[in-house]
Amino acid sequence: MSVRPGAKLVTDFIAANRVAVFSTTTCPFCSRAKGLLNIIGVKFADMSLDTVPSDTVADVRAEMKKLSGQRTVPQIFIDQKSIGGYSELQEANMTGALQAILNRQ
Ligand SMILES: N[C@@H](CCC(=O)N[C@@H](CS)C(=O)NCC(=O)O)C(=O)O
Repeated sequence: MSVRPGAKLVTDFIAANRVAVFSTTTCPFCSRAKGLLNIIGVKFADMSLDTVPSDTVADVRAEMKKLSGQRTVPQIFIDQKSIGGYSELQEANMTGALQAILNRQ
């Protein structure tokens, strides 16, 4: 079976970027997540789903759901592992789990 283009877009993006964020431009939780990453000085790559071709975006969303179990945005991946969305990012930042993950090498 051939790899679906949307699935490859997701897996290539999270493989190429240690901290990878999937977002949409109008999503308040996405702005909060990216704002938090900026405030704490974490560099990240952002893929806005608004820039994904319309015939591919359903595939992208399906792949994100497969990898994270979530269908909402934002979705944050670190080292190709799902961290969750904004709530989970904020929680991980408060507990120190985020820093522990980022300090890992
Ligand atoms: N608990 C999630 C909430 C994210 C959320 O509700 N995102 C909205 C956009 S801002 C969404 O994806 N809504 C579409 C849906 O629920 O299917 C988080 O903290 O990231």
